Amino acid sequence: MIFYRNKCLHLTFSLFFLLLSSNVWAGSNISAICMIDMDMSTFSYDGITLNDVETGISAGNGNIVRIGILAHNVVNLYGYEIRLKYNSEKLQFIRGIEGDPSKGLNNILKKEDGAEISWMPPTVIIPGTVSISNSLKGTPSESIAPEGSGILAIIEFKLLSNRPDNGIMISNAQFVDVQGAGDNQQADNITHLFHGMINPIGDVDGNGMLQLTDAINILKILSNIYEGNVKLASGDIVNNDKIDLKDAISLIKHISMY
Ligand SMILES: [Ca+2]
Ligand SMILES: [Ca+2]
Ligand SMILES: [Ca+2]
Repeated sequence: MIFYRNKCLHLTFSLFFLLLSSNVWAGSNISAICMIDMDMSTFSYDGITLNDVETGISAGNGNIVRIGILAHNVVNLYGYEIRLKYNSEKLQFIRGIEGDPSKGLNNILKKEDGAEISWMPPTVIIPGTVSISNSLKGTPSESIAPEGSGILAIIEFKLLSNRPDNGIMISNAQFVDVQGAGDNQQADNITHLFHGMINPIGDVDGNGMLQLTDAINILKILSNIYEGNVKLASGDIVNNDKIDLKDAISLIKHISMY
């Protein structure tokens, strides 16, 4: 009798979980990654390694920053929708493009021969939120849907301030594979996300703050004893295309004022 009741309970639970799981979509892109590359001068997006993806860059008021929105580990990708969040008092959205073929930066959905896309130019939907959306044209087909890594979009922002804490976040990323495409579209909600940060010029160590250690690091660079990787833009405060003593002095003056 107990066995029978347990069996009934087991059946009820099984049915319950079956119903529950039928409402939860898990497509082939559940373990894909969506990330922001803050420095598009370093790339080889066909086989993305973490060395190609910088999560921070140094820039100052008035500069234009061009960032890459990238996908990694995708399977039979048919389309995607992404939302970026940023502080509209510190950044102004300029434009978004699907890729930049003149620089060898092609959209991931154009990886296979003959692939055509339905690219929607990214727009600001509310202040501080940009929406990106793209998909393959026509009937979903595995032969044309790409695998691996590539560019989802290239976005340009203009800096409106020199203030720190200037981040760009992927607030939502949904990838649709060939199976999930169609009238009842089913998307994978991407949870592996790399966000981006714009650091103030002078932030040599890239910790988001201008501190005396950054000035000391400039002096170390000049003495060839700095051990980290330094990009010119992060230390060239007095803008003359080199890191020199003027930059260290300017930074010390700036720090002593605040
Ligand atoms: Ca890069
Ligand atoms: Ca710093
Ligand atoms: Ca300089």
